[in-house]
Amino acid sequence: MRRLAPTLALLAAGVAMAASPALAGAPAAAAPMAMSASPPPPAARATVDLKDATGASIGAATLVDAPHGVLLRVTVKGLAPGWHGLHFHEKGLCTAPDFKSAGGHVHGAAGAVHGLLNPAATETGDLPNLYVAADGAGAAEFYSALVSLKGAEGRPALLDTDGSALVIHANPDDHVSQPIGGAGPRAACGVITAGQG
Ligand SMILES: [Cu+2]
Repeated sequence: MRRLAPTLALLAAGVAMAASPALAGAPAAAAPMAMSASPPPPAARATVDLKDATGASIGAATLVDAPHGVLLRVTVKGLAPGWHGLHFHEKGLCTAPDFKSAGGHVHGAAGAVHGLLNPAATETGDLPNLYVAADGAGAAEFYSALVSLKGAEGRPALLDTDGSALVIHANPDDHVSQPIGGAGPRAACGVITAGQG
């Protein structure tokens, strides 16, 4: 399919030029027509209902499988203002109040080493921090090229047999120190669930 697409685009451009000399200078306009003949399959998606230690819903997240990573959108309300560590944890189980049931961070190799700024890191569940404003609300999009929803390109799958969870920590992640960048207790947790929600 990848090898055919340029050929189809060229063919479409050739047809356009033959049919109307006025279009000869704009072959690029014909390319989308060729692509629309075989749209890519819909991207895998997942949703997250984020709950705090009392079990109350404090936000949500959506995940979309991108060609070379996962796009994550998070919205929260009622969290403490400031930066919060955010990670993909290795089990799809969020048992309040401490959420230890979610296990450690997703990692692709034995012996998890933490930190987006750590050259020795092996964790693929690491993410940038989430900022929560003075009113307790936060919203952000993140992109991780370290994981997938279903195992694309050999990246660890969030939707594996024991699932995964999105965890928001009480404190910021320094992205270097072990084992979790000093991010402290788990303030919120949500199971990553396949589908549109
Ligand atoms: Cu974590």
